[in-house]
This record gives sequence, structure tokens and C-alpha cells, in this order.
Amino acid sequence: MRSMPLPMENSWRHVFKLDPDRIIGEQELEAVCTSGSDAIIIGGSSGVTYENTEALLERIRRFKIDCALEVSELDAIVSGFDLYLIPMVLNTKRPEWLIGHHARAIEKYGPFIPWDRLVSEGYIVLNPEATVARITEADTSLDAAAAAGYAGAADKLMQLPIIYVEYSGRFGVMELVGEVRRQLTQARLFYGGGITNAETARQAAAVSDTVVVGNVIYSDLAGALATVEAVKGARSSSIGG
Ligand code: 1GP
Repeated sequence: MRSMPLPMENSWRHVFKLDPDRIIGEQELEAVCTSGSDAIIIGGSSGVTYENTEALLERIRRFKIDCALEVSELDAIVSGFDLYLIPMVLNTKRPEWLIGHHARAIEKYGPFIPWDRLVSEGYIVLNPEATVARITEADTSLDAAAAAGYAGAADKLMQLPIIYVEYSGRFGVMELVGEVRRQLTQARLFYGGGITNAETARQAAAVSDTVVVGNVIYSDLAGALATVEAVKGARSSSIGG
């Protein structure tokens, strides 16, 4: 009997997230795409359009690396990505960011949605200053036990394949991330936020399955590239014991 291939995202240990609304030069993009990172996610919380998303995908396609779109704008969904990541914000005070936009998208585009390429992510948004926290009115005051409660509900009751602890723009509390990790039975844990060098990358890698590096690409490329090696060499509480 042939076993089902594992989902692509399960092999991602390190991911770079590129914002289509920010400028990146050819050499810098090449360095990112050939760095040994496992995938590129294209996504952002503001200024994402069909045009800038398509333009960035086209440039990334010159390289052999998985490329996923993290969907935030219905008007900016471009075909041709390997995967489409669908965020559901677990700790939002506004239900449209958990399920409402999703329901409307299915109502409108249902027959055209490539379901086999969609993966949902249960976001726990924890930096109050991040654009995503402001837009979604996330309850960022959660302590570790409360964050783990959301993670457990999403892992066990909703069966989401990814839980994403998001501190975008600020390095988070690793004890909290570890507590979230311990609640998960089947979901993969993504961590993103404030990773700027090898040391912060190693710390995040120790408590999560997939480490996402964003902003530092635009401010310190060498620091960004150093995170790849650091994550690949790090042990995780869930990978390899
Ligand atoms: C953002 O989690 C990612 O969605 C990465 O965060 O930009 O702070 O690295 P940074």
C-alpha cells in the first residue's frame, strides 16, 4: 500500500517571509532564495496587491524553493503558488478574522478554490504594536496558560494543521512558546517575530517546529542569512526529541 506523501509544510524548519509591499534587490533576493531556507512565504498586513504579489512570485520562481502565499487580501490571490496559507486569528475580538472573511470567500469563489493546496493556520497574535494585532483587535494580553488554551482548542477541537505564534516585529517570550508547543498533539508550531540573528533563531528553533524570519531581511541581510544555519543546526523539543 502506498502511503500519502507528507504535506510540504511539514518539512519546513526555516522559512523567510517576504512582504510584496517592500522593495528587495535582485542580489538580495537571490541570497534569500538560495540560502538553504526551506521555503518563502509571501505575505504582509498592509499594501498587498495582486500586482505586487504576482511580480514577487515571478521573481522567486527563478529559484528552486517552495513558495507559499499567506492570504490576507481576497483581491490579491495570485495563482501558481505551491501552497496557500489561510490565517485564522484565534485570539481576535472580531469574528470576521477567525471565520467571517473565510466564509465569504467560499461563498464567492467556492468552485474555484484549489482545496488540495490550502492549509489553515491558527494564529495567536501577541505583539500589540504589530499591524496585524491592530487590524484584528487581537487580545495580546494572554499569558502562557491562556495562549496554550487557544492552541489546545485549535489543535484538538478544530484540528488545525498549523498553530502560528506571531510576535511580528518583536522577539517573543520563549517560555510561552514552549508552553504552547506542549499543548499540541497533531499541529505543527510556527514561530515568527523579532528574529534578527543566529542566537534568537536558535532560541526560537528550540521551542518550535518552523521558524519564520521576516523584517530583518530588509534591515540586515547578513543577520537574516545567519538564521538559516542556526535553525538547521538547532535541536527542537519536538523534532528529534
Ligand atoms: C511576520 O512572523 C513573521 O509575520 C516574522 O516576523 O518580521 O518580526 O521577523 P518578523
